[in-house]
Amino acid sequence: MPEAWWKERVFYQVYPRSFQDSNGDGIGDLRGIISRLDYLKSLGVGAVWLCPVYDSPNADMGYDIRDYEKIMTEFGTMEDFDELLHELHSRDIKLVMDLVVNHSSDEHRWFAESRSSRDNPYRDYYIWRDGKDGREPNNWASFFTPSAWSYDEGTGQWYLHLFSEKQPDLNWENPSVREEVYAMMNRWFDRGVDGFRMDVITVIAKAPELPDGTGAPGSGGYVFSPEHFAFQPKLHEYLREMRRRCFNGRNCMCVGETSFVTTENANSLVGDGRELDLLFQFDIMDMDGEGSKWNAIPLDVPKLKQIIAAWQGAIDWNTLFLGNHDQPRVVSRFGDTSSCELWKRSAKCLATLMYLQRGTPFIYQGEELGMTNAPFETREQLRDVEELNLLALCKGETELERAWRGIKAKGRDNARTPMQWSAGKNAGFTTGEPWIMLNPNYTWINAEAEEGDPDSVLNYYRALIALRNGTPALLRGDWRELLPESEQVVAYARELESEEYTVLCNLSGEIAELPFTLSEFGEPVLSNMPSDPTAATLCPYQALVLKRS
Ligand code: ISL
Ligand code: CA
Repeated sequence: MPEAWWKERVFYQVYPRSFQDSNGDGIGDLRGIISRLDYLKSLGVGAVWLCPVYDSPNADMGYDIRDYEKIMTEFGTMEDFDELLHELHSRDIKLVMDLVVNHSSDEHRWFAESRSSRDNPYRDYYIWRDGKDGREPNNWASFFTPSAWSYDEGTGQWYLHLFSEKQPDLNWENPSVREEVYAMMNRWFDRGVDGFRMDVITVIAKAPELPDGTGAPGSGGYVFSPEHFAFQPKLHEYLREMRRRCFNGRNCMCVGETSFVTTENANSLVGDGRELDLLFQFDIMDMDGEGSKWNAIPLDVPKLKQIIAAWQGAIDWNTLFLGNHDQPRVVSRFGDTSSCELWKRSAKCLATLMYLQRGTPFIYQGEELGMTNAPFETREQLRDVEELNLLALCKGETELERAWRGIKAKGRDNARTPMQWSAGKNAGFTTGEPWIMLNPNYTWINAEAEEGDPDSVLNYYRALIALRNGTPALLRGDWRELLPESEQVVAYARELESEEYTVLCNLSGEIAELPFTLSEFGEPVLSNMPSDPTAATLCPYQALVLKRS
């Protein structure tokens, strides 16, 4: 039996707005992506996760969909989309679409109907309630705004939005909503797409009575209440129905953005019932926040190791990632950008420790160049609704300063500055005015410069991906932790039949002592710096993959 394709391929996440502009309007587009497919092929990726390209007013950069079956005008046309799909497939690269069905845009036709009157047939496509004593129906906080409810003057009721007020939640209890969603997904499958990344899929079912949350009140006294909207019993019913109606009988995959997943409940999604093929867990992404995403606590290597071991043990097949369009740049966050040498070495080290684990790698665009957080200084430079809402809520200088610290370290715009293709005008991203500022370091961090440098982060990613793609033990082998006690080194073995590989990564700025010499684990097959086989130490951020022969 061949393994499922989504286990054997490396995924690459494209954020279209910032990947490549083809017509000089400063906004990345589908034709831009088409022009860069040979680059993706040369990297060794086998699948693309394409962030939303549907028609959208962009209140949340495409995660607010106005029409699920139309391409955003700025990105191109359906013909461009078909060509992109064709060009990907002709290079043996699969296409996985990002789909947002927890909510739509408030400008979606369904919502326009829904809010038009209480007895409109679409009223029940969304979640409407009467207020309580002139206030919101319950105390829920939203991810992006203080309250999760907005009042509609026209019909005198409130609608639920777990994200911005321009992202009303769809009512999954309503069978017509589910039918519409499944039919739409099937039309995309019939067009030829190979799967979906399902946005915040674990919050589609809400506790029927929408009870008040009981946690600690946050801004405005509202309570963030995932106990009433994440992993509700109905979630599994809906996902099984979706599996039956859309995925069965197709060679397509589904990866869920499974906010609030834990090692305890994960198998309810990807275990034997197989509601999803893959899931994204956020334990690593949340580990430096401690309760608030805006905190930036320095990397705790033992904690990272615990998370990795827990997840490798919890489910058969993980997703392997260090960032995405909602996260800061990985090398700024977990690596060391204090010198050029350490920037490069730590970027390679992080990739090595993550992508050779058992699971499917997901690389976020620009990561393979070692792109870093951007030096945002003013509100005018920011584009992200989450960052702008955070600033809007600040009272006084101290709060503003704290918010800015958070935005610089953790803000989502860090990952959304344009791809750095060259040292030329606007990094080769656009001939016009880019929609968001470029990171000024594009003059030396860029694909063209790295292409010609055998020691570059880019060429290291190529070697790493080629190694994984060509090595059965790294694709399918068991994962076994090594050196669990080390507070600096992430180490593990991958084994399949008689093949054994050892991965050793010193994720600290100090030399790490090892209880063995490197040669005991065989010959190096990949490393980010020269190594002495007789040594029993690893340099700061040294990464080494050894093969036992
Ligand atoms: O980035 C976050 C806020 O800091 C996350 O909590 C994020 O909102 C959450 O993971 C859900 O993300 C997804 O849905 C959002 C969208 O803004 C994100 O871009 C998307 O990845 C709403 O659709
Ligand atoms: Ca464009």
